[in-house]
Amino acid sequence: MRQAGRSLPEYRRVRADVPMLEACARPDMIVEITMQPVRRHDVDAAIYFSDIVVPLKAIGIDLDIRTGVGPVVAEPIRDDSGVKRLRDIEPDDVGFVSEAVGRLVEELDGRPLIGFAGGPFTLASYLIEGGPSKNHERTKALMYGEPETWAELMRRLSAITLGFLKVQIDAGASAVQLFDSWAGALSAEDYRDNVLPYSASIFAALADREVPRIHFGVGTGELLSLLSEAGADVVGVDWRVPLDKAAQRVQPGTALQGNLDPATLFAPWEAVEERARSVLDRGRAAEGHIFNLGHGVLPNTDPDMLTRLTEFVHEETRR
Ligand code: 1CP
Repeated sequence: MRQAGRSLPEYRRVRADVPMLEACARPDMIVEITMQPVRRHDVDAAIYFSDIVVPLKAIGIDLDIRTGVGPVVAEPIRDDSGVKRLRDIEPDDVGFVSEAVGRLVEELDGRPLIGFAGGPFTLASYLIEGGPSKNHERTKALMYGEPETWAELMRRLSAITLGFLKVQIDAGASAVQLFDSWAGALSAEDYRDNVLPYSASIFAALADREVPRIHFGVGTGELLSLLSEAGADVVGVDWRVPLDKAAQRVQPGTALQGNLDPATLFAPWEAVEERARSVLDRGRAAEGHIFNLGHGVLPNTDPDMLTRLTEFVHEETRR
């Protein structure tokens, strides 16, 4: 349900006069927007409404989320002095998160709430590039050219991410997802040497919390075994690799999440059904499968398609 809200008229209504980052800091808005897809589609879990840049904003990084663009950072981080601007997050920095999670857990009445944070490479990319990037060239330039600065950046981002996930777990989130969405831009070797150790440290630090840990990236076909090595209980897969193949690439005992192509939802229902059935069939090869899209809901998706898809998956899995 990543960015599911964008496709819903009721989301656009409540967001009409409220900028994205303000909505992410107001418990009343967070609760309402988180509940909208649950009410409308009857999905099995809710994903906490926020964005991966919210903890960065909370520690004082000057950034905004622009409509139609995404996160934009006022002063991109490109050297040691920039990295030093990243301080640890304290629960008091994000009191609105604890409050909203607590209220949601009550309202969800047993339905799980998935908390989340951005993965270290993805956060680094927004901070270094200053906004969305196709090639991540400045990010790679820093990674290759200034390895010590890169390592310190990764250490600080991992600490922030871990702190932010702990706040959500302490407030009652029943699972957490690490979105390292753009990790697929890296070669396996670069990922293993420059990112994996930091994601692994985050998952290891959460191992005793008894909440399932999900690890997601886009275009990660070649990285699935490394993503899984980082230690999550569940690995998210986009639509490029069928789940039966993905199951062979992850560590034994790892469940999969995914992986219907979000663009499928623009095709006639018969085509959606056929592909959703194939995802369910292939998912049986995995040691546990959470049905989901392979990436976020596209903004122009017909919400009725999502409702119908959810109904279909419920019927099939009950059968
Ligand atoms: O369904 C939900 O609303 C869940 C909440 C959620 C999540 C899990 C939002 C709200 N953002 C995210 C995570 C997020 N944000 C990721 C990781 C997941 C993914 O890969 O999609 C990433 C990469 C971002 C960064 C981001 N924020 C983008 C992508 C820009 C790019 O680089 O291409 C965008 C467009 C946003 C804005 C945003 N975040 C969320 C919403 C609902 C929106 C749209 C804001 C609006 O209404 O204008």
